[in-house]
Amino acid sequence: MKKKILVTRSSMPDLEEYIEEIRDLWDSHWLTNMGEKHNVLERELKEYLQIPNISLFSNGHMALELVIQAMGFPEGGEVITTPFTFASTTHAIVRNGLKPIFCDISEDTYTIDASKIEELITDKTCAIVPVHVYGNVCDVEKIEAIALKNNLKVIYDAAHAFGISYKGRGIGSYGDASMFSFHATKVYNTIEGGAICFRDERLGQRLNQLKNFGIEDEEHVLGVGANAKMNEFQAAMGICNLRHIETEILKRKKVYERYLENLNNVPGIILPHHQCDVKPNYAYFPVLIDNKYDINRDIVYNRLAERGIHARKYFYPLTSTYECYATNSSITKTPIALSISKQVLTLPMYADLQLEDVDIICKIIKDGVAQ
Ligand code: T4K
Repeated sequence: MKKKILVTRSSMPDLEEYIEEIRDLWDSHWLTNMGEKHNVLERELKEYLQIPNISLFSNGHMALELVIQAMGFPEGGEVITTPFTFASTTHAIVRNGLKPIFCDISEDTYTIDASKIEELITDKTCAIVPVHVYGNVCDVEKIEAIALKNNLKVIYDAAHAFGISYKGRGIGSYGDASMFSFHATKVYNTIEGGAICFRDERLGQRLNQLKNFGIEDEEHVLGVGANAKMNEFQAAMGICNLRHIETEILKRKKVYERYLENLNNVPGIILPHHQCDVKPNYAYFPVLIDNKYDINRDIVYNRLAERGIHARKYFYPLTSTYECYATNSSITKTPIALSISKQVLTLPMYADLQLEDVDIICKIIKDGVAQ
């Protein structure tokens, strides 16, 4: 059978290590609802991520949706965000009764172009939801200054940014809140899972209620909550994976550097941009296939797929072009995002990807470009 290489592959601890971690659940019978492992993981993540406060969730999407709800924005409020992201970011805004206002992105980092935010602010704007897409850090300083000046909240979608620091500070400490995803496909996983890091402790109380049906205590329900708690099996996976995170990131670095060596100076291939002051996590390896050359992104995607290599077009199409948002947005206002979404290909990237496989992937790409 032809070897298949997928865009990513979950990092997992040794089976014995996980079994050891979950063994005591058979004594306690306490499987969810903020159990002991959940609390241990919260403490450990707070330290690792260098953040003041954290609340764990069943997945990243519910974390984002509920932190937006927790902010209590008025119905119909506007949220400035990026269309170059996974469906979750836009859905989390809209499912809160808010309107996404799509801002274009920067050509270098593919994150929201902070110089274009202010022109989109109206008297209905209540928040900015930028995304550290691929683990590229947004212009956090400029965004903070805009938010302060205009009295807006900033909630980062940091789904891709686990373990990243900027200017020596954990990335989750910027803005009013940040959401990390711990999905199986991420640098760090709890099978499914997510977290909100936040500045104001009062937000924590609200988040803890919202993820548990709005329950304050046995006789009081304070709000229209959901169920988005992280269970003990997820937390146990998180505890195990956190022990190995630095090794995993180092292995990813090697893969990342091998791609750079192979694809450097290949005409038509635009490589990820290096960011100063950032400790990266090597979450993704996105390249742009510049359509000035005879080859386009879809041809490269198909050539790789024919050889069992499944790259992905993250993030094509733009969320603003989804049918469900067709009447709610204007893609003509984000020409850079539109152009990048048509050129981008995220190549396989995970800690255990063999360097020889990276060479094979790059050869297919180079041969295609040379034709
Ligand atoms: N915001 C942003 C910017 C995001 O990217 C995401 C999620 C979210 C918010 C929401 O966070 P979560 O609620 O998911 O925590 C995947 C992931 O499901 C999704 O988490 C992720 N972003 C998105 C970028 O990628 P798909 O539909 O592409 O996944 P799928 O099932 O095609 O898997 C991709 C590859 O991953 C597979 O080919 C093989 C590998 N894989 C997958 C699974 C499910 C594994 O190795 N193990 C696995 O268990 O969305």
